[in-house]
Amino acid sequence: MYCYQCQETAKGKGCTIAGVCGKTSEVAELQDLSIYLLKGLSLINLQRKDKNKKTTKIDDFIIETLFSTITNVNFDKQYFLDKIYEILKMRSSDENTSNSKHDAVTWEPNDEQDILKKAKIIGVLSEPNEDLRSLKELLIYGLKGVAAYYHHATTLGYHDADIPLFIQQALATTLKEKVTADELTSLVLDCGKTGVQAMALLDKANTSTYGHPEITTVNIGVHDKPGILVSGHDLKDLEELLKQTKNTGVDVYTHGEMLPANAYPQFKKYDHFIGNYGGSWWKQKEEFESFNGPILMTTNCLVPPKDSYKNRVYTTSMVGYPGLKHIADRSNDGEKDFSELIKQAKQCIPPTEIEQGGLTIGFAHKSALANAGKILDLIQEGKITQFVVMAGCDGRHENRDYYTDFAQQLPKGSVILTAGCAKYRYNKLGLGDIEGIPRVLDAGQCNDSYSLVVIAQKLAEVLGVGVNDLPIVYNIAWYEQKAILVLLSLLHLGVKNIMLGPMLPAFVSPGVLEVLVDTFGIMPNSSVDEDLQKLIGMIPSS
Ligand code: SF4
Ligand code: SF3
Repeated sequence: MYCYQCQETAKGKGCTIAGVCGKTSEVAELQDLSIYLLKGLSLINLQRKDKNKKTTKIDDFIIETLFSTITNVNFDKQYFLDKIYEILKMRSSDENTSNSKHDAVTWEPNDEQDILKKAKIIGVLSEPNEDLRSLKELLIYGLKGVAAYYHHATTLGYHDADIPLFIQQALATTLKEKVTADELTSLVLDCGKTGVQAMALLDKANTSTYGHPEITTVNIGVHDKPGILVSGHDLKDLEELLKQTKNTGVDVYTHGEMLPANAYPQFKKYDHFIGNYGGSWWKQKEEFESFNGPILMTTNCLVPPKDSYKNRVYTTSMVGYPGLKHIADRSNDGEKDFSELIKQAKQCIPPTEIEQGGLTIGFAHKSALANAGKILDLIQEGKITQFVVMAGCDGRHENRDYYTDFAQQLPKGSVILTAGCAKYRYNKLGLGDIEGIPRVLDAGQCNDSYSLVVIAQKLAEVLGVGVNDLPIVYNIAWYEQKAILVLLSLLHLGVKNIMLGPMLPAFVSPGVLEVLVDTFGIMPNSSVDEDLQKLIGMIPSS
Protein backbone atom coordinates (compact mmCIF):
# COMPACT_ATOMS: atom_id res chain seq x y z
CA MET A 1 0.00 0.00 0.00
CA TYR A 2 0.99 3.60 -0.39
CA CYS A 3 -1.48 6.10 0.98
CA TYR A 4 -0.64 9.74 1.69
CA GLN A 5 -4.04 11.35 1.34
CA CYS A 6 -4.41 12.68 4.88
CA GLN A 7 -2.39 14.85 7.23
CA GLU A 8 -1.62 12.04 9.66
CA THR A 9 0.15 9.89 7.07
CA ALA A 10 3.05 7.88 8.52
CA LYS A 11 6.21 9.95 9.13
CA GLY A 12 4.69 12.78 7.09
CA LYS A 13 5.44 10.77 3.94
CA GLY A 14 3.05 7.87 3.35
CA CYS A 15 1.45 4.88 5.07
CA THR A 16 3.06 1.74 3.66
CA ILE A 17 2.34 -1.08 6.12
CA ALA A 18 -1.04 -0.11 7.53
CA GLY A 19 -2.87 3.20 7.88
CA VAL A 20 -2.27 5.40 10.91
CA CYS A 21 -6.05 5.80 10.62
CA GLY A 22 -6.53 2.06 11.16
CA LYS A 23 -7.08 1.09 7.51
CA THR A 24 -5.46 -2.23 6.59
CA SER A 25 -3.14 -2.44 3.60
CA GLU A 26 -5.70 -4.62 1.80
CA VAL A 27 -8.44 -2.02 2.24
CA ALA A 28 -6.11 0.78 1.12
CA GLU A 29 -5.22 -1.17 -2.01
CA LEU A 30 -8.83 -2.05 -2.76
CA GLN A 31 -9.70 1.64 -2.44
CA ASP A 32 -6.96 2.39 -4.99
CA LEU A 33 -8.36 -0.23 -7.34
CA SER A 34 -11.90 1.12 -6.90
CA ILE A 35 -10.67 4.58 -7.93
CA TYR A 36 -8.72 3.14 -10.86
CA LEU A 37 -11.80 1.33 -12.13
CA LEU A 38 -13.98 4.40 -11.52
CA LYS A 39 -11.72 6.24 -13.95
CA GLY A 40 -12.47 3.58 -16.58
CA LEU A 41 -16.16 3.63 -15.74
CA SER A 42 -16.12 7.43 -16.14
CA LEU A 43 -14.72 7.04 -19.66
CA ILE A 44 -17.57 4.69 -20.56
CA ASN A 45 -20.19 6.86 -18.88
CA LEU A 46 -19.00 10.03 -20.62
CA GLN A 47 -19.56 8.27 -23.94
CA ARG A 48 -23.07 7.41 -22.79
CA LYS A 49 -23.64 11.05 -21.88
CA ASP A 50 -22.45 12.04 -25.37
CA LYS A 51 -25.14 9.79 -26.78
CA ASN A 52 -27.73 11.44 -24.50
CA LYS A 53 -28.36 8.21 -22.62
CA LYS A 54 -29.61 8.21 -19.02
CA THR A 55 -26.61 8.03 -16.64
CA THR A 56 -28.05 8.79 -13.20
CA LYS A 57 -27.37 5.35 -11.75
CA ILE A 58 -23.69 5.36 -12.70
CA ASP A 59 -23.33 9.04 -11.74
CA ASP A 60 -24.63 8.30 -8.24
CA PHE A 61 -22.49 5.18 -7.95
CA ILE A 62 -19.30 7.11 -8.83
CA ILE A 63 -20.13 9.80 -6.26
CA GLU A 64 -20.81 7.23 -3.52
CA THR A 65 -17.68 5.21 -4.19
CA LEU A 66 -15.43 8.27 -4.20
CA PHE A 67 -16.99 9.40 -0.92
CA SER A 68 -16.37 6.00 0.66
CA THR A 69 -12.61 6.31 0.08
CA ILE A 70 -12.27 9.53 2.12
CA THR A 71 -10.21 9.09 5.29
CA ASN A 72 -12.13 7.51 8.18
CA VAL A 73 -15.25 6.66 6.19
CA ASN A 74 -15.00 2.96 5.39
CA PHE A 75 -12.59 0.33 6.71
CA ASP A 76 -14.35 -2.73 5.33
CA LYS A 77 -12.62 -4.99 2.79
CA GLN A 78 -15.89 -6.61 1.68
CA TYR A 79 -17.44 -3.21 0.97
CA PHE A 80 -14.74 -2.38 -1.57
CA LEU A 81 -14.73 -5.87 -3.09
CA ASP A 82 -18.47 -5.46 -3.65
CA LYS A 83 -17.90 -2.03 -5.23
CA ILE A 84 -15.31 -3.53 -7.59
CA TYR A 85 -17.66 -6.34 -8.64
CA GLU A 86 -20.39 -3.77 -9.18
CA ILE A 87 -18.14 -1.68 -11.45
CA LEU A 88 -17.22 -4.78 -13.45
CA LYS A 89 -20.89 -5.61 -13.82
CA MET A 90 -21.88 -2.08 -14.80
CA ARG A 91 -19.30 -1.77 -17.51
CA SER A 92 -19.99 -5.21 -18.98
CA SER A 93 -23.65 -4.48 -19.56
CA ASP A 94 -24.60 -4.33 -23.26
CA GLU A 95 -25.46 -0.67 -22.99
CA ASN A 96 -21.98 0.23 -21.82
CA THR A 97 -19.86 -0.73 -24.78
CA SER A 98 -16.84 1.49 -25.10
CA ASN A 99 -14.21 1.85 -27.77
CA SER A 100 -11.53 2.61 -25.20
CA LYS A 101 -8.75 0.02 -24.94
CA HIS A 102 -7.42 1.41 -21.67
CA ASP A 103 -6.67 -1.20 -19.03
CA ALA A 104 -8.97 0.62 -16.57
CA VAL A 105 -11.81 -0.12 -19.01
CA THR A 106 -10.89 -3.59 -20.22
CA TRP A 107 -9.24 -5.36 -17.26
CA GLU A 108 -11.18 -8.41 -16.02
CA PRO A 109 -10.22 -10.55 -13.00
CA ASN A 110 -10.70 -14.30 -12.82
CA ASP A 111 -11.16 -14.39 -9.08
CA GLU A 112 -10.64 -12.49 -5.83
CA GLN A 113 -6.91 -13.26 -5.83
CA ASP A 114 -6.61 -11.48 -9.18
CA ILE A 115 -8.36 -8.47 -7.71
CA LEU A 116 -6.05 -8.36 -4.71
CA LYS A 117 -3.00 -8.71 -7.00
CA LYS A 118 -4.14 -5.96 -9.30
CA ALA A 119 -4.92 -3.71 -6.33
CA LYS A 120 -1.24 -3.77 -5.38
CA ILE A 121 0.04 -2.38 -8.67
CA ILE A 122 -2.29 0.41 -9.71
CA GLY A 123 -1.76 2.64 -6.64
CA VAL A 124 -0.45 6.20 -6.53
CA LEU A 125 3.18 5.16 -7.14
CA SER A 126 2.27 3.68 -10.52
CA GLU A 127 2.69 7.25 -11.89
CA PRO A 128 6.49 7.59 -12.02
CA ASN A 129 6.67 11.36 -12.54
CA GLU A 130 6.61 13.07 -9.14
CA ASP A 131 4.86 16.26 -10.23
CA LEU A 132 2.24 14.51 -12.37
CA ARG A 133 1.58 12.10 -9.50
CA SER A 134 1.19 15.03 -7.12
CA LEU A 135 -1.22 16.88 -9.41
CA LYS A 136 -3.27 13.75 -10.13
CA GLU A 137 -3.64 12.97 -6.43
CA LEU A 138 -4.38 16.59 -5.52
CA LEU A 139 -7.14 16.47 -8.14
CA ILE A 140 -8.54 13.14 -6.95
CA TYR A 141 -8.60 14.26 -3.31
CA GLY A 142 -10.40 17.43 -4.34
CA LEU A 143 -12.90 15.30 -6.30
CA LYS A 144 -13.53 13.17 -3.20
CA GLY A 145 -14.47 16.36 -1.36
CA VAL A 146 -16.81 17.42 -4.17
CA ALA A 147 -18.38 13.95 -4.14
CA ALA A 148 -19.05 14.13 -0.40
CA TYR A 149 -20.74 17.54 -0.53
CA TYR A 150 -22.68 16.70 -3.68
CA HIS A 151 -23.88 13.46 -2.12
CA HIS A 152 -25.33 15.33 0.86
CA ALA A 153 -27.14 17.71 -1.51
CA THR A 154 -28.60 14.88 -3.62
CA THR A 155 -29.80 13.10 -0.47
CA LEU A 156 -31.99 16.15 0.08
CA GLY A 157 -33.17 16.10 -3.55
CA TYR A 158 -30.86 18.79 -4.99
CA HIS A 159 -28.98 17.98 -8.20
CA ASP A 160 -26.69 19.74 -10.64
CA ALA A 161 -25.71 17.57 -13.62
CA ASP A 162 -22.56 19.64 -14.22
CA ILE A 163 -21.02 18.35 -10.99
CA PRO A 164 -20.95 14.59 -11.76
CA LEU A 165 -19.99 15.52 -15.32
CA PHE A 166 -16.92 17.44 -14.13
CA ILE A 167 -15.97 14.66 -11.72
CA GLN A 168 -16.04 12.07 -14.49
CA GLN A 169 -14.21 14.25 -17.01
CA ALA A 170 -11.49 14.87 -14.46
CA LEU A 171 -11.22 11.18 -13.50
CA ALA A 172 -11.04 10.17 -17.16
CA THR A 173 -8.36 12.78 -17.91
CA THR A 174 -6.03 11.22 -15.33
CA LEU A 175 -5.96 8.10 -17.58
CA LYS A 176 -4.69 10.00 -20.62
CA GLU A 177 -1.32 8.69 -21.66
CA LYS A 178 0.30 12.04 -22.34
CA VAL A 179 -1.55 14.21 -19.86
CA THR A 180 0.45 17.36 -19.12
CA ALA A 181 1.09 19.20 -15.87
CA ASP A 182 -0.69 22.25 -17.35
CA GLU A 183 -3.80 20.20 -18.14
CA LEU A 184 -3.86 18.76 -14.63
CA THR A 185 -3.23 22.14 -12.99
CA SER A 186 -6.15 23.65 -14.80
CA LEU A 187 -8.36 20.72 -13.72
CA VAL A 188 -7.22 21.20 -10.12
CA LEU A 189 -8.33 24.84 -10.27
CA ASP A 190 -11.61 23.86 -11.95
CA CYS A 191 -12.10 21.38 -9.13
CA GLY A 192 -12.07 24.38 -6.75
CA LYS A 193 -14.73 25.99 -8.92
CA THR A 194 -16.85 22.83 -8.82
CA GLY A 195 -16.26 22.75 -5.06
CA VAL A 196 -17.85 26.19 -4.72
CA GLN A 197 -20.75 24.99 -6.87
CA ALA A 198 -21.22 21.87 -4.71
CA MET A 199 -21.02 23.81 -1.44
CA ALA A 200 -23.49 26.41 -2.74
CA LEU A 201 -25.88 23.63 -3.78
CA LEU A 202 -25.57 21.95 -0.39
CA ASP A 203 -26.12 25.26 1.37
CA LYS A 204 -29.30 25.70 -0.66
CA ALA A 205 -30.38 22.12 0.10
CA ASN A 206 -29.74 22.47 3.83
CA THR A 207 -31.30 25.90 4.29
CA SER A 208 -34.33 25.17 2.07
CA THR A 209 -35.00 21.93 3.92
CA TYR A 210 -34.16 22.84 7.51
CA GLY A 211 -34.26 26.67 7.53
CA HIS A 212 -31.37 29.10 7.94
CA PRO A 213 -29.17 28.43 10.98
CA GLU A 214 -29.96 30.82 13.83
CA ILE A 215 -27.59 32.12 16.45
CA THR A 216 -28.04 29.50 19.16
CA THR A 217 -26.48 28.61 22.49
CA VAL A 218 -26.14 24.84 22.48
CA ASN A 219 -26.27 22.90 25.72
CA ILE A 220 -23.13 20.82 26.25
CA GLY A 221 -24.31 19.13 29.42
CA VAL A 222 -26.59 16.08 29.68
CA HIS A 223 -30.15 15.24 30.73
CA ASP A 224 -31.25 12.23 32.75
CA LYS A 225 -32.70 10.01 30.00
CA PRO A 226 -30.78 7.54 27.85
CA GLY A 227 -29.58 9.02 24.59
CA ILE A 228 -28.45 8.36 21.04
CA LEU A 229 -25.37 10.22 19.80
CA VAL A 230 -25.20 11.25 16.13
CA SER A 231 -21.90 12.08 14.46
CA GLY A 232 -20.73 12.91 10.94
CA HIS A 233 -22.26 15.38 8.49
CA ASP A 234 -25.57 13.92 7.22
CA LEU A 235 -28.54 16.06 8.29
CA LYS A 236 -31.18 13.80 6.72
CA ASP A 237 -30.13 10.91 8.96
CA LEU A 238 -30.46 13.19 11.97
CA GLU A 239 -33.90 14.36 10.84
CA GLU A 240 -35.23 10.82 10.51
CA LEU A 241 -33.72 9.79 13.83
CA LEU A 242 -35.30 12.80 15.59
CA LYS A 243 -38.70 11.89 14.14
CA GLN A 244 -38.41 8.23 15.11
CA THR A 245 -37.22 8.96 18.67
CA LYS A 246 -40.02 11.43 19.45
CA ASN A 247 -42.00 10.37 22.54
CA THR A 248 -39.89 7.24 23.04
CA GLY A 249 -38.12 8.45 26.19
CA VAL A 250 -34.82 8.52 24.29
CA ASP A 251 -32.88 11.77 23.87
CA VAL A 252 -30.68 12.73 20.92
CA TYR A 253 -27.29 14.47 21.10
CA THR A 254 -24.79 15.54 18.44
CA HIS A 255 -21.06 14.79 18.37
CA GLY A 256 -18.19 16.27 16.32
CA GLU A 257 -19.24 17.67 12.95
CA MET A 258 -22.95 17.29 13.74
CA LEU A 259 -22.81 20.14 16.30
CA PRO A 260 -24.02 22.79 13.77
CA ALA A 261 -27.33 20.90 13.37
CA ASN A 262 -28.38 22.43 16.70
CA ALA A 263 -28.75 25.81 14.97
CA TYR A 264 -31.32 24.74 12.33
CA PRO A 265 -34.93 25.78 13.10
CA GLN A 266 -36.35 22.46 11.85
CA PHE A 267 -34.28 20.51 14.39
CA LYS A 268 -34.73 22.95 17.27
CA LYS A 269 -38.43 22.11 17.43
CA TYR A 270 -37.69 18.67 18.91
CA ASP A 271 -37.69 18.83 22.73
CA HIS A 272 -35.68 15.64 23.01
CA PHE A 273 -32.84 17.11 20.91
CA ILE A 274 -30.70 17.97 23.90
CA GLY A 275 -27.46 19.45 22.57
CA ASN A 276 -23.88 18.44 21.84
CA TYR A 277 -21.83 15.86 23.70
CA GLY A 278 -18.02 16.07 23.64
CA GLY A 279 -15.59 17.43 21.11
CA SER A 280 -14.10 16.55 17.76
CA TRP A 281 -13.83 13.16 16.08
CA TRP A 282 -10.54 11.96 17.54
CA LYS A 283 -11.90 12.18 21.10
CA GLN A 284 -14.45 9.45 20.36
CA LYS A 285 -12.59 6.67 22.15
CA GLU A 286 -13.26 8.35 25.51
CA GLU A 287 -16.47 10.14 24.64
CA PHE A 288 -18.31 7.23 23.01
CA GLU A 289 -17.39 5.21 26.08
CA SER A 290 -18.85 7.71 28.56
CA PHE A 291 -21.91 8.46 26.43
CA ASN A 292 -23.26 5.06 27.46
CA GLY A 293 -25.82 4.82 24.64
CA PRO A 294 -25.88 3.94 20.93
CA ILE A 295 -23.89 6.04 18.45
CA LEU A 296 -24.80 6.63 14.81
CA MET A 297 -21.91 7.41 12.41
CA THR A 298 -23.43 9.09 9.37
CA THR A 299 -20.09 9.96 7.65
CA ASN A 300 -16.47 10.40 8.64
CA CYS A 301 -14.62 10.56 10.91
CA LEU A 302 -14.90 7.06 12.41
CA VAL A 303 -12.04 5.85 14.60
CA PRO A 304 -11.62 2.06 14.92
CA PRO A 305 -13.87 1.38 17.92
CA LYS A 306 -12.81 -0.09 21.26
CA ASP A 307 -14.29 -3.45 22.24
CA SER A 308 -15.89 -1.82 25.27
CA TYR A 309 -18.39 0.19 23.21
CA LYS A 310 -18.23 -1.51 19.80
CA ASN A 311 -21.68 -3.09 20.22
CA ARG A 312 -23.20 0.40 20.53
CA VAL A 313 -21.77 1.87 17.31
CA TYR A 314 -23.91 1.82 14.16
CA THR A 315 -22.75 2.86 10.69
CA THR A 316 -24.92 3.96 7.80
CA SER A 317 -24.61 5.12 4.14
CA MET A 318 -20.96 4.94 2.99
CA VAL A 319 -19.57 4.39 6.48
CA GLY A 320 -18.38 0.89 7.27
CA TYR A 321 -16.24 -1.03 9.71
CA PRO A 322 -16.04 -4.82 10.00
CA GLY A 323 -18.23 -6.13 12.81
CA LEU A 324 -20.24 -2.93 13.36
CA LYS A 325 -23.99 -2.95 12.80
CA HIS A 326 -25.05 -1.16 9.62
CA ILE A 327 -28.34 0.68 9.08
CA ALA A 328 -29.58 0.01 5.56
CA ASP A 329 -30.25 2.76 3.03
CA ARG A 330 -33.69 4.17 2.35
CA SER A 331 -35.77 2.22 -0.09
CA ASN A 332 -37.47 4.48 -2.63
CA ASP A 333 -39.09 7.32 -0.71
CA GLY A 334 -39.03 5.55 2.65
CA GLU A 335 -37.01 6.43 5.74
CA LYS A 336 -34.10 4.60 7.29
CA ASP A 337 -35.14 2.32 10.12
CA PHE A 338 -33.47 3.31 13.39
CA SER A 339 -35.63 1.07 15.61
CA GLU A 340 -32.67 -1.12 16.58
CA LEU A 341 -30.78 1.87 18.01
CA ILE A 342 -33.86 3.09 19.84
CA LYS A 343 -34.46 -0.35 21.35
CA GLN A 344 -30.85 -0.57 22.49
CA ALA A 345 -30.88 3.01 23.86
CA LYS A 346 -33.82 2.13 26.13
CA GLN A 347 -31.65 -0.48 27.82
CA CYS A 348 -28.74 1.93 28.36
CA ILE A 349 -28.03 4.30 31.21
CA PRO A 350 -28.06 8.08 30.51
CA PRO A 351 -24.83 9.72 29.32
CA THR A 352 -22.18 10.54 31.92
CA GLU A 353 -21.75 14.29 32.18
CA ILE A 354 -18.32 15.44 30.97
CA GLU A 355 -18.91 19.19 30.86
CA GLN A 356 -21.59 21.81 31.45
CA GLY A 357 -22.63 25.09 29.91
CA GLY A 358 -23.24 26.23 26.37
CA LEU A 359 -21.58 26.95 23.05
CA THR A 360 -22.75 29.73 20.74
CA ILE A 361 -23.08 28.65 17.12
CA GLY A 362 -25.15 29.46 14.03
CA PHE A 363 -23.19 32.27 12.36
CA ALA A 364 -23.84 31.01 8.85
CA HIS A 365 -24.15 33.69 6.16
CA LYS A 366 -27.75 34.71 6.88
CA SER A 367 -27.31 35.36 10.60
CA ALA A 368 -23.83 36.81 10.15
CA LEU A 369 -25.08 39.21 7.49
CA ALA A 370 -28.02 40.18 9.68
CA ASN A 371 -25.33 41.57 11.99
CA ALA A 372 -23.33 43.14 9.13
CA GLY A 373 -24.26 46.73 10.03
CA LYS A 374 -23.00 46.32 13.56
CA ILE A 375 -19.87 44.49 12.41
CA LEU A 376 -19.04 47.23 9.89
CA ASP A 377 -19.50 49.90 12.57
CA LEU A 378 -17.14 48.00 14.86
CA ILE A 379 -14.57 47.76 12.05
CA GLN A 380 -14.86 51.46 11.30
CA GLU A 381 -14.53 52.34 15.00
CA GLY A 382 -11.37 50.20 15.13
CA LYS A 383 -12.91 47.83 17.68
CA ILE A 384 -12.75 44.85 15.33
CA THR A 385 -9.25 44.98 13.90
CA GLN A 386 -9.31 41.84 11.76
CA PHE A 387 -11.02 38.55 10.98
CA VAL A 388 -9.00 35.39 11.10
CA VAL A 389 -10.41 32.43 9.16
CA MET A 390 -9.44 29.33 11.12
CA ALA A 391 -11.61 26.79 9.30
CA GLY A 392 -10.87 23.15 8.46
CA CYS A 393 -10.24 19.96 10.35
CA ASP A 394 -9.05 18.91 13.76
CA GLY A 395 -6.71 15.96 14.28
CA ARG A 396 -4.96 14.02 16.99
CA HIS A 397 -1.40 15.28 16.68
CA GLU A 398 0.04 17.10 19.69
CA ASN A 399 1.21 19.95 17.48
CA ARG A 400 -2.47 20.89 17.00
CA ASP A 401 -2.18 22.70 20.35
CA TYR A 402 -0.75 25.36 18.07
CA TYR A 403 -4.31 26.34 17.08
CA THR A 404 -5.40 26.75 20.70
CA ASP A 405 -2.36 28.92 21.44
CA PHE A 406 -2.79 30.88 18.23
CA ALA A 407 -6.45 31.64 19.03
CA GLN A 408 -5.58 32.64 22.58
CA GLN A 409 -2.78 34.96 21.57
CA LEU A 410 -4.63 36.81 18.84
CA PRO A 411 -5.06 40.55 19.49
CA LYS A 412 -8.26 41.24 21.42
CA GLY A 413 -9.78 43.04 18.42
CA SER A 414 -9.64 39.96 16.22
CA VAL A 415 -12.62 37.78 15.44
CA ILE A 416 -12.21 34.15 14.38
CA LEU A 417 -14.37 32.89 11.52
CA THR A 418 -14.62 29.12 11.64
CA ALA A 419 -16.23 26.07 10.04
CA GLY A 420 -15.39 22.37 10.25
CA CYS A 421 -14.15 20.45 13.24
CA ALA A 422 -10.98 22.63 13.61
CA LYS A 423 -13.11 24.82 15.89
CA TYR A 424 -12.90 22.37 18.79
CA ARG A 425 -9.34 23.61 19.41
CA TYR A 426 -10.62 27.00 20.58
CA ASN A 427 -14.44 27.15 20.76
CA LYS A 428 -14.55 26.40 24.47
CA LEU A 429 -11.83 28.87 25.54
CA GLY A 430 -14.27 31.62 26.48
CA LEU A 431 -12.66 34.17 24.15
CA GLY A 432 -15.49 36.59 24.86
CA ASP A 433 -17.12 39.10 22.53
CA ILE A 434 -16.65 42.53 21.05
CA GLU A 435 -19.72 44.56 22.02
CA GLY A 436 -21.97 41.52 21.61
CA ILE A 437 -20.23 39.99 18.56
CA PRO A 438 -18.60 36.73 19.73
CA ARG A 439 -14.87 36.46 19.00
CA VAL A 440 -15.48 32.97 17.55
CA LEU A 441 -18.10 33.07 14.80
CA ASP A 442 -18.99 29.47 13.96
CA ALA A 443 -20.51 29.08 10.48
CA GLY A 444 -21.05 25.31 10.79
CA GLN A 445 -19.64 22.17 9.18
CA CYS A 446 -16.63 22.12 6.86
CA ASN A 447 -18.96 22.55 3.86
CA ASP A 448 -20.28 25.74 5.49
CA SER A 449 -16.92 27.31 4.64
CA TYR A 450 -19.11 28.46 1.78
CA SER A 451 -20.83 30.75 4.29
CA LEU A 452 -17.49 32.32 5.16
CA VAL A 453 -16.95 33.08 1.49
CA VAL A 454 -20.39 34.69 1.19
CA ILE A 455 -19.64 36.80 4.27
CA ALA A 456 -16.25 37.86 2.87
CA GLN A 457 -17.72 38.73 -0.53
CA LYS A 458 -20.49 40.77 1.07
CA LEU A 459 -18.04 42.69 3.27
CA ALA A 460 -15.84 43.39 0.23
CA GLU A 461 -18.86 44.66 -1.68
CA VAL A 462 -20.02 46.96 1.11
CA LEU A 463 -16.53 48.32 1.75
CA GLY A 464 -15.93 48.68 -2.00
CA VAL A 465 -12.69 46.66 -1.96
CA GLY A 466 -11.37 43.39 -3.41
CA VAL A 467 -11.54 40.15 -1.43
CA ASN A 468 -7.79 40.29 -0.73
CA ASP A 469 -7.98 43.87 0.54
CA LEU A 470 -10.30 42.99 3.41
CA PRO A 471 -9.01 42.83 6.96
CA ILE A 472 -9.22 39.01 6.75
CA VAL A 473 -6.34 36.55 7.06
CA TYR A 474 -6.47 32.77 6.64
CA ASN A 475 -4.87 30.17 8.89
CA ILE A 476 -6.47 26.90 7.74
CA ALA A 477 -6.02 23.47 9.32
CA TRP A 478 -6.40 20.37 7.23
CA TYR A 479 -6.70 16.66 7.94
CA GLU A 480 -8.72 14.91 5.25
CA GLN A 481 -9.72 15.43 1.63
CA LYS A 482 -12.75 17.67 2.16
CA ALA A 483 -10.40 20.29 3.61
CA ILE A 484 -8.32 20.00 0.43
CA LEU A 485 -11.43 20.82 -1.56
CA VAL A 486 -12.20 23.78 0.70
CA LEU A 487 -8.66 25.03 0.06
CA LEU A 488 -9.02 24.63 -3.72
CA SER A 489 -12.36 26.47 -3.53
CA LEU A 490 -10.74 29.40 -1.72
CA LEU A 491 -8.01 29.52 -4.37
CA HIS A 492 -10.65 29.52 -7.08
CA LEU A 493 -12.30 32.51 -5.41
CA GLY A 494 -9.03 34.37 -5.68
CA VAL A 495 -8.05 34.26 -2.00
CA LYS A 496 -4.29 34.68 -1.66
CA ASN A 497 -1.71 34.14 1.10
CA ILE A 498 -3.45 31.28 2.89
CA MET A 499 -1.46 29.78 5.73
CA LEU A 500 -1.87 25.98 5.84
CA GLY A 501 -1.06 23.61 8.69
CA PRO A 502 -0.29 21.77 10.82
CA MET A 503 1.98 20.66 7.97
CA LEU A 504 1.89 20.75 4.20
CA PRO A 505 0.34 17.71 2.47
CA ALA A 506 2.83 14.92 1.75
CA PHE A 507 1.29 14.56 -1.72
CA VAL A 508 2.34 18.06 -2.75
CA SER A 509 5.67 17.66 -4.59
CA PRO A 510 8.32 20.42 -4.45
CA GLY A 511 7.44 21.35 -8.05
CA VAL A 512 3.72 21.68 -7.32
CA LEU A 513 4.44 23.55 -4.11
CA GLU A 514 6.44 26.10 -6.07
CA VAL A 515 3.38 26.80 -8.24
CA LEU A 516 1.13 27.08 -5.18
CA VAL A 517 3.55 29.48 -3.51
CA ASP A 518 4.27 31.61 -6.60
CA THR A 519 0.68 31.84 -7.83
CA PHE A 520 -1.30 31.89 -4.60
CA GLY A 521 1.16 32.75 -1.85
CA ILE A 522 0.31 29.55 0.08
CA MET A 523 2.53 29.29 3.14
CA PRO A 524 3.11 26.63 5.78
CA ASN A 525 2.49 27.52 9.40
CA SER A 526 5.43 27.60 11.82
CA SER A 527 5.42 28.92 15.40
CA VAL A 528 2.56 30.89 16.92
CA ASP A 529 4.72 34.00 17.43
CA GLU A 530 6.12 33.97 13.94
CA ASP A 531 2.73 33.32 12.35
CA LEU A 532 0.97 36.02 14.34
CA GLN A 533 3.58 38.45 13.13
CA LYS A 534 3.35 37.22 9.55
CA LEU A 535 -0.44 37.20 9.37
CA ILE A 536 -1.29 40.25 11.42
CA GLY A 537 1.53 42.23 9.81
CA MET A 538 0.00 41.32 6.47
CA ILE A 539 -3.24 43.14 7.11
CA PRO A 540 -3.63 46.18 4.88
CA SER A 541 -4.07 49.38 6.92
CA SER A 542 -7.48 50.85 6.25
FE1 SF4 B 1 -2.48 6.81 6.17
FE2 SF4 B 1 -4.21 8.85 6.11
FE3 SF4 B 1 -4.14 7.05 4.14
FE4 SF4 B 1 -5.10 6.40 6.57
S1 SF4 B 1 -5.99 7.87 5.09
S2 SF4 B 1 -3.75 5.16 5.29
S3 SF4 B 1 -3.67 7.57 7.88
S4 SF4 B 1 -2.54 8.50 4.69
FE1 SF3 C 1 -13.72 17.03 10.47
FE2 SF3 C 1 -13.35 14.48 9.81
FE3 SF3 C 1 -12.29 17.28 8.34
FE4 SF3 C 1 -15.76 17.96 8.18
S1 SF3 C 1 -15.09 15.33 10.66
S2 SF3 C 1 -13.92 18.56 8.88
S3 SF3 C 1 -11.83 15.99 9.94
